[in-house]
Amino acid sequence: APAPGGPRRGALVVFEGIDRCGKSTQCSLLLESLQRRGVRAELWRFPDRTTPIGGLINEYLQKKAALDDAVIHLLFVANRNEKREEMLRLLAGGTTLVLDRYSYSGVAYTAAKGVPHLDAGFCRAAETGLPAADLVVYLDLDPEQSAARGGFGSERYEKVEFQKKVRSQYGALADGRWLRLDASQPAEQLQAQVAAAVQRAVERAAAGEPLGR
Ligand code: T5A
Ligand code: NA
Repeated sequence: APAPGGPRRGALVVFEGIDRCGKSTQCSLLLESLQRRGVRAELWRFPDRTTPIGGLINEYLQKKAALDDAVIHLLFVANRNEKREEMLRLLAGGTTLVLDRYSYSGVAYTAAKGVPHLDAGFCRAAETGLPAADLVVYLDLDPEQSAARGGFGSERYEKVEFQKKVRSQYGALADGRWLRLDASQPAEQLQAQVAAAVQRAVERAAAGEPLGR
């Protein structure tokens, strides 16, 4: 339980899904609605391409650099860990964090490659120690539909066949606590469902439910 008179912790809300499923759109709408309601909140995205490690990841995603599959995987993990302390500090201080991708992207995209020594079990273990999401919002979309959306096709993983494998990895990872939404719905309709679930997560966090790892 929070110390009497101390800050009520913020919630860690994570958005996941295949490329172009609408995560950034939902994250922005959510941040606006949280701030309108007076909930202190920040929106972050992973990979964080602004750090030196994030710069390497960016070059890989833009196909300007080739990297071994284990190396790029561990760079994504390192990119989350370099933000770990700041995440914990903000959450403990009462800020709700909205993350556009997080650990489950790390697992789903690498496991989708089918490299035997980089299976889902290995990928999950590599996330050990990072704060766990209070709520995972999974925007589920058929890759044929995401491919038809603007901008798809320029970065490394943006191929329909690969995205189908990523979607099936997400399907295997999702547990009953994820909020799984049909991402083909209009953005405003999705946001109404997101906002209701996030409100409950923010209340649970403020009531002292411990942050998982
Ligand atoms: N990755 C990431 C790993 O391999 N390992 C890791 O550990 C991590 C963290 C990062 C890449 O790196 C991989 C995964 C990715 O391949 P990214 O920068 O997160 O890439 O790229 P995307 O997921 O592709 O992000 P995008 O910004 O491109 O897509 P979003 O955020 O899902 O979608 P959004 O909101 O920008 O919308 C895309 C388009 O669809 C429209 C929008 O207007 C836009 O044109 N749209 C809708 N259209 C119809 N109905 C709706 N409901 C819509 N919502 C949005
Ligand atoms: Na992309």
